[in-house]
Amino acid sequence: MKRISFFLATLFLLFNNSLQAQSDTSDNQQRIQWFRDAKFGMFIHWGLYAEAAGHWDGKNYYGTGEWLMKRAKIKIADYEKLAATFNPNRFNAEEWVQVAKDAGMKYIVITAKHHDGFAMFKSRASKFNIVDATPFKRDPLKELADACHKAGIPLGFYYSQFQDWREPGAGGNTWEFADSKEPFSKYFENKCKPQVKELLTNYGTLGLIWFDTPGEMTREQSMELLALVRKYQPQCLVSSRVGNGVGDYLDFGDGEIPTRKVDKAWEALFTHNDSWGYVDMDHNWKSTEEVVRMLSEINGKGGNFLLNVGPSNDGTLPQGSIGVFRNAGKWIGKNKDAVYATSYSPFPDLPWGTCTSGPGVLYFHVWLWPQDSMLRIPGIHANIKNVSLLESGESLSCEKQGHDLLIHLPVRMPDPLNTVICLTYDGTLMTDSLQLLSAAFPNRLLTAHAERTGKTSLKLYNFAEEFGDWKHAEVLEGWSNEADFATWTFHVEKAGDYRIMLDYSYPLGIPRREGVIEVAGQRLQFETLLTGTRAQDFYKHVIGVISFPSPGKYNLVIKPMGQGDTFIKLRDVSIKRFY
Ligand code: JFZ
Repeated sequence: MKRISFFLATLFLLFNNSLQAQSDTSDNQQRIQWFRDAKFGMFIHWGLYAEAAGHWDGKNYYGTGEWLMKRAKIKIADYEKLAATFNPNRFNAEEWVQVAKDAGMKYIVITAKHHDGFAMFKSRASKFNIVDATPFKRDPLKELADACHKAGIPLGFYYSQFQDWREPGAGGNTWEFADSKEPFSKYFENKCKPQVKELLTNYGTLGLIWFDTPGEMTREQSMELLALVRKYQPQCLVSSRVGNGVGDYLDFGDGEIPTRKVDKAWEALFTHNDSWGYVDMDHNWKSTEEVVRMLSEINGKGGNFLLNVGPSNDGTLPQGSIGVFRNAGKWIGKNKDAVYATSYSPFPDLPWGTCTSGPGVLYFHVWLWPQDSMLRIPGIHANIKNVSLLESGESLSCEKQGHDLLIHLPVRMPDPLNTVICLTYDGTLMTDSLQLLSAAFPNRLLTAHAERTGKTSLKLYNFAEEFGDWKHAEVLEGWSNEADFATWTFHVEKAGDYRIMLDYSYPLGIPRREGVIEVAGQRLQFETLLTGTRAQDFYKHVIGVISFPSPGKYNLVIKPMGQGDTFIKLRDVSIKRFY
């Protein structure tokens, strides 16, 4: 257990990925435009770890596959032996690019060198590369670059700039190089920078370099890498994981979608199953429905969705990914206008789905179809020209109800994956900032949207279930007595009874506390239930039922009662109509 937490602690050190806002100069804006418009990209984690596929020395390693060398503490001399048999001769760059195109993905990012130090390209700076060290002898990045150029798809290279488990001066290898006195600069000058230069000069025009896990890199070193990219390819973008707030756009944590509006261009990254690199035991694919909805959720927050696939050691993409990617592409093909070159939603969280926007147009992405066939658009003020189903073009009638707009839908949901409704308008659009508390659908009050009073604070926790399959929880914490509380303000659509559920962590061993929810002049008291002690241990506690006497604006307050050192780590508040 101790070993594991030490391991996780070192992981967090390596992911020192602080994001500083940078103002976009016009140079940056022009450079970044293709990226802003792309909205959907393919991430590919491919390396020697695909040859091991999650197995080493008779043991199976669940969790993320590209970390196998570190997880199994494999000696460099043993890991190298994977290269002797690595022969992915079914690799066909054009087929991969075709899958990306079919999926509607507008850029591709592939691992050129991951933390294991193995170059998936011909390198003069290190013999440990796919051309010189394997029977395959081909340079797949060259073939992929050619196929991407032919197809007009921007290509990016992932390069692990700080961690390199083969190099004593670099970061990460604690099992063979714990006592190494070698300076980082040796690796940085002799391998990292020369290889980045090779990538920038031997593969034609690149869309971006995706640096990762900056670890202990100094700001000067991050700036040096940026300068190198600017020197050889002034148009090439750099990911924020180059470190120290440097970079052209923001990458969030793996599997993380931000809860607030982000002003810079940004990307959310997820892998299609639970591992980035190929693991033959991992069949936990996200469905087409999940992929399509994640795409629109991310687009509705103004970001790009970079979705990863891990090709196997024969050079092919897993069938589980190909099928879902192509099906997602079919949905995108029918709903292109609502995806590419769109901007974020002007509404607070919507109970039935999300929204993307363009000049004079809103796209409502409906995931939950209302039983009464009336879609409520909360707080919208605009000179509406037309409302229609995007795919068929069929016009829909609508009516104003107070500040809301009610759109009359067909009885049956035309596309169960995500049906898009298109609204065009003239002039300026204004929207209310209050969240709508829907009577038809379950509602979530996000911790990030609460007003915090006293010592109440908001914190993002990251945790992995297996290894490297990062999950995130943004929680309210730090509160200990009645002066510390959280308040949500929302607009109730219909009078009636509603049930409230809290999702929180309150680890065994802490004395139990009482808390109270105050809303609409009513109080719901509760005693904290106990959860496990791991970061991911949460409990969904159904607290009780309250009633809203009339539609309108309400506050909901949650606070601890009495005195104590600590209170719940609150992840989520759900409110659902109660019949
Ligand atoms: C990194 C890599 O270590 C991993 O192997 C994979 O390539 C992934 C895409 O990126 O893992 C990270 C990096 C940053 C965070 C989490 C995992 N983070 O900031 O939360």
